[in-house]
Amino acid sequence: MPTAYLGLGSNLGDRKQNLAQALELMSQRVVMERLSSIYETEPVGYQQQPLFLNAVCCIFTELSPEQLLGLAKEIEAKLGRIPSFTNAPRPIDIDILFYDDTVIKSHDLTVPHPRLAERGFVIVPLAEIAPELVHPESGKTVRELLNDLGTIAGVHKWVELGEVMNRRQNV
Ligand code: PH2
Ligand code: MG
Ligand code: MG
Repeated sequence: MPTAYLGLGSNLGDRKQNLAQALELMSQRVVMERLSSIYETEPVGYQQQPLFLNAVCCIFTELSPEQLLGLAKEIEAKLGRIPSFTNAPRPIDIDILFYDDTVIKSHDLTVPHPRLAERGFVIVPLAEIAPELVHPESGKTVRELLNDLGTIAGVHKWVELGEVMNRRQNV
């Protein structure tokens, strides 16, 4: 079955809940194989907007790339995303990062995601779950892409206060 990697981001509303719901809806239609930690990240591009929570996941799916894009858009709409300007704040954004080693450059879809290598908020969580994954165009592994980025600012592993408290109680 094809393997794909998705990037998720939320910076409006209950960000953690938005990520959780998107993953739940996604897992009703694909096999959810692996999930990164959640990172809190500074907005890249349009900067006058709230901090994001970002994560990436690995899925197995029989959906074609176009069908997977359709599903991502469906889930984004369900969670209240309204089409707006590029890089606008959003309750949820779901991007196809990789789909096997398929390269697509169509009007609606570019795979691998064209900006993934320059984005710490994608590469850091991706390196957590797939450091050996090879970018089909550059031939570089995700670990190499991470090294190429050098010092990464504005990407922090995010731990909810509640989780910290629970963990404390458990020791
Ligand atoms: N998504 C963007 C633009 N900028 N910045 C962060 N930190 N996280 C994102 O998910 C993000 C962004 C466009 O989709
Ligand atoms: Mg995006
Ligand atoms: Mg998107």
